Amino acid sequence: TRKPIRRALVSVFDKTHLEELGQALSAASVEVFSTGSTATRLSQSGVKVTEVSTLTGFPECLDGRVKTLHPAVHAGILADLSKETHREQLHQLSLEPFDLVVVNLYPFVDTVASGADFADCIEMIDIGGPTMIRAAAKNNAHVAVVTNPSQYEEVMSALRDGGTTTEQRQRLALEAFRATAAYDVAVASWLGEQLGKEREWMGRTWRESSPLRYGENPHQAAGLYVDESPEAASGDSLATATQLGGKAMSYNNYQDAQAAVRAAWDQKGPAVAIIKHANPCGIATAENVAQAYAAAFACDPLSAYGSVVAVNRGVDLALAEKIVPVFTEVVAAPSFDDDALSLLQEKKNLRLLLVNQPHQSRWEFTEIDGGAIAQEIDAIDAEGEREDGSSFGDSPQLWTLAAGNPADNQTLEDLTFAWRAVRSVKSNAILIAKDCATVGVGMGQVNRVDSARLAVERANTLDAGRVRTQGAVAASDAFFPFADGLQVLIDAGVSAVVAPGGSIRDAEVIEAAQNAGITLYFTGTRHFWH
Ligand code: 93A
Repeated sequence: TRKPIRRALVSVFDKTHLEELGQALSAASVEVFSTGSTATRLSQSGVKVTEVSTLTGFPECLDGRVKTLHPAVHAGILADLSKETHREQLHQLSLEPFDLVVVNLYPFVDTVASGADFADCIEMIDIGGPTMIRAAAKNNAHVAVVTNPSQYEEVMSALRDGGTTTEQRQRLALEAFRATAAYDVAVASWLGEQLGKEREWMGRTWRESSPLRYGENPHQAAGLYVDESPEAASGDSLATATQLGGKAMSYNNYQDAQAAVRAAWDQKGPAVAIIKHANPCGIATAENVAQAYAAAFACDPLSAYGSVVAVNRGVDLALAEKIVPVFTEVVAAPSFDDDALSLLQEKKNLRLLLVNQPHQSRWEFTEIDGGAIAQEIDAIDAEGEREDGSSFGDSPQLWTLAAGNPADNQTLEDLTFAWRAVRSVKSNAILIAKDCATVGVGMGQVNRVDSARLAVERANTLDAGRVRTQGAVAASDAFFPFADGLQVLIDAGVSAVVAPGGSIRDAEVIEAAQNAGITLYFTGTRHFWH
């Protein structure tokens, strides 16, 4: 069914094709109300039009800043005509509803681009226009809203067809909200730039917080930006972290700290992550953070030199004493005990950051040539549903036992640790763990067999000939496409493995596990990280 157009409100800055629209409205006997120069232009082309000021009984004032901001206008746009009470109130107020609102806004962006001064740009911030557009878009059940001359054709054909359809009004409302949203972003972006170094990008507001000495390499300029959008992190986020000591953070320090904080907070118990080049030298959980650090450090003492450490609990003296002898770039933690802080601050170059649990902003962006790709941020505790309605996910209760016996409690705890930790290893990732600590990490290889080999080799050579992989567990960030990667782990003596599953050769992978008598769990979820 179509909603007839009987009364229209027209207030446009851009008067392109206004005459044609006005004449079409007239021809269809639509009653037209308009603001100042829109009314003048319509009258000149022979369209019968009533000034909004006649409707409101109130003159346009303050140099036009207040023209349509009046209940007589907005009640006519916003009345929900399906409600008896709304119809009655309009009647009591001697008002009538609008069926069509045609508004386009002061050209704010063009004014800024023309190099106009601050006051002139401010004057070009349209207030009444967006208010009418948003009101009409909200009340799309009854009102059609048009914000661009390119949509006039559609209105004219609706006039010929006897009105607008619900679907049409909803689509116009969507276009209208998009238009006012973009308008506000343009205003905020301009004002932010005027006030300081603030940029609107991808619907978020970024404030340049401090320039960084250089980027990944000394010839690259760089800066730190803080996300100032309403949905952004508050409190001790990495970008806003209070620094309690040490040199200024570098670009690479931030990259590694980001990876470290994520790895530490992915674990539930007291955890420490030691990171270099955004990959773990070691991750561990234990009864306390000092023990967790010792276990994480033991994974790869060689690589821990010059690393970034993150802790998901406060740093106490016992932990500080373990960190001090090791050359460390950054320690990030939610708090530092006084005695621990004094000790760590003696190391003049050691950067100490107050960082809390990372806030999951919903989207992340990676620039590509000429644009950007965006995605929802990966999080641990991902879940999904199979076609048969059953669930799968990161939590061990949702895993499927694909081969072998169910793991005992200790093994399941190690597998859970390994699965949560492998998310912090760059793909292809294989992580071998024992007693809730990594013992071997294979990262960043272009095939999974090499990642498995690397994990085994690093586990066993880094500990002076001790076979640390015997009886350990392993996690793989994505499925084994063939049995060969798993076989490397089996040959190294691993007793249980957790992987997403889902390869077309799962049967071969399962068979290899069965033949070796190891336990194999499938999570159904994958955690690539590049
Ligand atoms: O200055 S405003 O923010 N105050 C208002 O009440 C108001 N009502 C409509 N700008 C307002 N408008 C805008 O005036 C419309 O968005 C449109 O761009 C323009 C049309 O004015 P005129 O018909 O006088 O050219």
